Amino acid sequence: MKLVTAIVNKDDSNGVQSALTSNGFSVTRLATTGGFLMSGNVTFLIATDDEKVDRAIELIADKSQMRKELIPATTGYDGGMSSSVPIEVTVGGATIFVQDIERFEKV
Ligand code: 2BA
Repeated sequence: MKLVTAIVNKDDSNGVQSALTSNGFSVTRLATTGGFLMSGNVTFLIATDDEKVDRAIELIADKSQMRKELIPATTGYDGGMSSSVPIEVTVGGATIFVQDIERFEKV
């Protein structure tokens, strides 16, 4: 059995959630924050059989868009002047980790 941890953009999260649940996956949804952009994203925990991992990743990938976001970056000049120039960062689709589950119990 495996644990799939998928970090997805908030805007894609409802589509990812419906695709997973309607295909029979049990899902836990966590509201999380990216450390770099400091904006909200959603992390899904999906424990599933080894042979179903690829299907879960396929569904997540299908509903996750790659997008560009602008973040402010401050540039300093001589004489203490500075200006804020936005820089573009490419975010996503989804960031996915797959780990072995040593023991799975519902008690
Ligand atoms: P954030 O940390 O807010 O990162 C958002 C996007 O900013 C990243 O998109 C990446 O394109 C860029 N970025 C992140 N750290 C950077 C850095 N030190 N320098 C320059 N650009 C940087 P994604 O790679 O698609 O990641 C989306 C979100 O997935 C991340 O949000 C974070 O919450 C999570 N994530 C990505 N890689 C991770 C990892 N190795 N471990 C844990 N969480 C991760």
